[in-house]
Amino acid sequence: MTAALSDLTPLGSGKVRDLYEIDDKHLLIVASDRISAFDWVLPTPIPDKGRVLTALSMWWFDRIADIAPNHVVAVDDSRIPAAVRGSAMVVRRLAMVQVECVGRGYLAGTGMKDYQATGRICGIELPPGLTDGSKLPEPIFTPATKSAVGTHDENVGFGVVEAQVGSATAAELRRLTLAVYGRGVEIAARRGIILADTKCEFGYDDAGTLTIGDEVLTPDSSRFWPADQWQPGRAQPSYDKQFVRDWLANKSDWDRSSPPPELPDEVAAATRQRYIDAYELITGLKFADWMS
Ligand code: Q0N
Repeated sequence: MTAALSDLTPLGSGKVRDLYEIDDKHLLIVASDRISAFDWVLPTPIPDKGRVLTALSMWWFDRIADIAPNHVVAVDDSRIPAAVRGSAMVVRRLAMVQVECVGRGYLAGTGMKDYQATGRICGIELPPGLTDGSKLPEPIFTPATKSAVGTHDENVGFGVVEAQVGSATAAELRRLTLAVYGRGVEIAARRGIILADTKCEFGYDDAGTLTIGDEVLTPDSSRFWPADQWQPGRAQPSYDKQFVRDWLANKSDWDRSSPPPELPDEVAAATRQRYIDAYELITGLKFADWMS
């Protein structure tokens, strides 16, 4: 008999995912239907978002299996409560490396901010004249260290990662992150999507092997931009969240400093469809077939 989610020990929640303990060697990661925008988790869930992101992450794990092993044990397993079937993964418990490993080929987000302030990202000198959304001369590894809940990760130089995990591991993290990013870029490009950046998390398994954890190459861990709308010099439209951002940005009675309002049903429904469209475009699969 399958356990209920309430039988599992919660190990913590991120903005949009929840983590539970199954046993001393296994965890359950549940991708929720929560969505964030402008640094807030919105009060309105996006139906099926957790299932779409789990399906997409699983698809990518297969496509990067030659780059590094990952923590996934199962998505269809008696240990997964029925309520979260399709949006949850049983994973091996890893000793996590406390570094957010980001690969980026375009200027956006904190990369853009750091470049504007210093001409560098994570100590990497970039040419002058780049603008929001610019393609970088080559993809770069821009690590960040995790910070307390509610604060942002801090971009750090490669030397900080070396000091934290050792030079050999730091070099491996960079190599693996850029390999994952490169594979993502190549596959997304064939579908008309620019993968601007992606964040990976790694950990060591019981055998001491560096292993990919968390989720990979999802819209929550990456920036997906429609290639045909790419136009450096402005914020790029987000493949998945643009309806949400546009609606919130036009809500003149919301000032971004207080909790955001509920989304109208049609905005939530349109956003749900964007996640499904992204899944189907990238994978060539029908979302209706996911675990059916
Ligand atoms: C772990 N985080 C941060 C899930 C993801 N395989 C693992 N073993 C041990 N710890 C972790 C993993 C993984 N993945 C990863 N925290 C613990 C990201 N979380 C945020 C909440 O949801």
